Parts: sequence; C-alpha cells; structure tokens
Amino acid sequence: MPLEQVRIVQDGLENSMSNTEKRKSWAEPFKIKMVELLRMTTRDERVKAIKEAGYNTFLLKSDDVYIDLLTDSGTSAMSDRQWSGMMMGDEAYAGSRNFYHLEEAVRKYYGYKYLVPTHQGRGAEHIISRIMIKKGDFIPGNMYFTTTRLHQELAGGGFVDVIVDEAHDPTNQHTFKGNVDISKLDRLLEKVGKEKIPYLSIATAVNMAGGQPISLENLKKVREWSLKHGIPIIHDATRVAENAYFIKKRESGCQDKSVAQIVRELCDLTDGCTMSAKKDAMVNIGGFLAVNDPDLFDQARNMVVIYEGLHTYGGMAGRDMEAVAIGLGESVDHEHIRARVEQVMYLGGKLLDAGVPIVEPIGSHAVFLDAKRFLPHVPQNEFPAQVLAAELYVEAGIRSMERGVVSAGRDPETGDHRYPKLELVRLTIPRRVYTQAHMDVTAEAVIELYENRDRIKGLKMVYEPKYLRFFQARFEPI
Ligand code: P61
Repeated sequence: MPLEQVRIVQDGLENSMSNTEKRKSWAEPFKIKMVELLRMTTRDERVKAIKEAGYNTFLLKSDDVYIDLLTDSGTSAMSDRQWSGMMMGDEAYAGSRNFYHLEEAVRKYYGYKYLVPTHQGRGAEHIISRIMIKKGDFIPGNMYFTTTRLHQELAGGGFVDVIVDEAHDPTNQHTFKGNVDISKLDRLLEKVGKEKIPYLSIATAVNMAGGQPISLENLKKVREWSLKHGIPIIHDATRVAENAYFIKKRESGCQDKSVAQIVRELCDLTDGCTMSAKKDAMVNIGGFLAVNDPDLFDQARNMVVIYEGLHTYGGMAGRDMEAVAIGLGESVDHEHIRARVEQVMYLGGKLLDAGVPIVEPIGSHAVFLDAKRFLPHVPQNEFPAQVLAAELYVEAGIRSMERGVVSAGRDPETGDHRYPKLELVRLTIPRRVYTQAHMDVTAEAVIELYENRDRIKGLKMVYEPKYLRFFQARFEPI
C-alpha cells in the first residue's frame, strides 16, 4: 500500500470510536499474520542460566526466556503498516523524506513545533540536560527515572522528587498517583530560587511509580505554576497515550474526548518533550526531542550532530523514522490503547484476586509486584525485588525486572545505597505481542511462587558497575 494511502487508513483509525465500547469484553483490534516461536526450558536449565547471569535478569540470554516481561521498550510488535513504512526508508544522509514525515506526525499528534531525532529516549535526555542544566541546578520531577536522573546529574544538576506522597505507597488507591504536589514545588522554589530551576521534568504514565497517570487537572496547575515563575516544562512523553487513556476513563469531564485529543491537550501544557519511541510508538528503536522554542531548537539541533547524527536522522535510519511516524498515529487509536491497557489490567486483576501484593491501582504498561510485602522476611539490603525476579525466572521461565534498591543506585554525594520506598518487580507487557493465555500462565506462576515464598532467601551484590548498575550488577545467594 503506498504510504499516502497508509496515512489515510491511519487517519480513519485514529478517529474510530468503538461501537463495542459499552460491552464489558474487549478484544485486540488486530489479527496475527506472523509468529515468533518460543522456546521452553527445563528448571535445571534455568537454574544454570540464572546463576551464569549473576541472578540478574538483564544478563540472561533471551533464548533462555519463555515469556519475556523484562520491558515494553522496543519489544512491541509493529503493524503491517509500520513494516510497509520500513520499506519506504529514504536513507539519504541529509534531508530524508522520512524525517519530514516524522516531523509532520509529531506536530499533528503532539503539537510540538521543532523536532530533533535521537537514537532513543536517553539520547534526547542527554541533549536537553546538557543544554538546559548548569552545575548546582535542581530539576524537580514527578518521580525519578533512571536514565533521566543520571543525565541530569551528569550535567551537574540534582533531581528533586515533587510527586504526591501517595505515589510512594503501593497500597494507596489514589487514581492519579503521577500528580505533582505543588506545595513541594513552592518549597523548592523558596529554598533555591528560580535561577537554579532550569525546567520541570514531568512524565506522563510515571514508570517508577508503577505506570501511574498524571491528571489533566493537575498538569494544568503545574502549567500555571510554570508560567507564573517562568520555568518551562519538559515532558517525558514516552507513554503519553497510556496516560491519556486513564484520563479518559477516570477524569471527570474527559469521557467524551478521544485519546488523541487528550494527548494533544497534555502536550500543549508543556514546552517540549523527550520521547523514547520504543514504547507508545511501538518501534524497535528510535526517539526524539521536540520543542517549541526556536532558540532551544537551534542549540539542540547543533548538539545532536556531535552525539547522535545529523539533525535529520539523529541516530535513526530513515526507515526507523517512518515506522515511528506511523506508530505515533497508531498509539492514539482508541481500540489499540484500550486493548493494550486492559490486557495489563487483566493480569493485575488475576493477581489481586489471588491476594498477591501488587502496586495499586494497576498501571498502564506493567503489573508491579510489591517485593516488600511479597518477601517480608528479606530485608531491603538483601535485594528482595532482585531475588524475586530471579526466582520467577527459575520457576516459570518468565523474565521480569527489578525496580527497587538496585535500580535506585547510590547517592552521588554520600555513596550510600538509596533505599526507595517502592521495592518492586515489574512484569512489563509488550504491546501486541502476548495473548491472554500468556497472561494466565504468568498469573498462575506468580501465584504459585507467592504460595512458596517462605523458602526464598536474599542476595548479596558481588559486582557493581558505576552507572545504571542494575543493568550489569551481579549477585550471589547469601
Ligand atoms: C523501560 F531498566 N524505559 O521502561 P530509552 N523515560 C522513560 C522510560 O521508560 C525510558 C526512558 C525515558 C525502559 C528501558 C530502560 O532503568 C532502565 O529509549 C519514562 O530506553 O533510552 C525507558 O528511553 C529512556 C529500562 C531504561 C531500564 C532504563 O524498560
């Protein structure tokens, strides 16, 4: 199908509101035309594999994994439209037509004026941090994300958490745990002054809080604060469509808006975004920085040529940019986002029914096991979430990710472990990849593990890299 036609189909999709909306059941708005076969392993093979991986699921070979819930990043299934877009890649070094398609898509769906492509999200974070942060600055945000905070720190700044307290309590039922506590912003401003706050770092569908949304109402208040004090907002838009779906479902006055409209409204309340296109936009690799300020754009587009690539590809192939452009449109389609988030709810619901402690409310991209309540006998300095992820792999071949003390790293000033309130294991669902039956198998395995939790013991860390240690650290049983 020629690309122009692809886009017309796309436009139709995006406006489609479900006539099955009133039904309780939902189904994936796609059918499967190619499959990837999975390999089953024996328990003995898995015991050996996890030992070789230093009890770190990031160090497992994916061939040794049955159901891979490590991440939803770069692991989603692209549509036939995205694949056809890949065939239309214009691999010119400069001025690729796919760059212009992507620019058009970013303007249409997010509304930001200027686009700087990057190889993935952290490329954009690097550039914005280097440009906007000076030594001694403070960057308030609604909970840290590992790469975002590291780039802020490497640029000389310090991250300050301004998310609502409820976000740090896995049992609190607040429906918008991604919200900012404005009084925390006020206190920071009073303490350090506005010259030391280069921007607010605001994420939608806050990852480390458990995939928790920020409300439109709260972001509007943050916007008022930002305009009042002349401090811009840089939005981490990685999962903005998922956040918009929650707003549509939960926020009063938003039921009749489309997800696409809410995405635009959210973006319009901010000054620019960093984006890992590997999530919402469902590509295997890609990202971008997008801003409205022409001076900022000028600086970013100059810096991208040093670290990523020319300003019209920024580390992506032309074909990748085309897939992102198409994926952005697909990400705001109501039927798509509904099936995506409801699949996560389905898994979470099964675990809740069985009494397994998870973060509530259930988030948009993952179900997070609460390792502190799952393994109350393992103290936090023996890495309960790390060992829980390793055990789930051994029991069932299911790969998950630690999101606790290992991920939080060390305080750069004191060198001590940072002990986050949330000690979690993330079961992350890639988009359009697994079926309900995979969710059933996963739930059954987690429930079995929960029933046998008493035998699980802690770990000690035997190798610790300097940056983002959770990716490469190694452990041994105590
Ligand atoms: C993930 F264990 N997320 O969730 P990049 N912002 C946000 C992200 O979720 C994100 C990035 C920026 C990943 C991959 C990953 O500690 C980890 O395209 C909200 O990955 O560079 C990435 O985007 C960075 C896993 C990243 C991690 C860091 O699985």
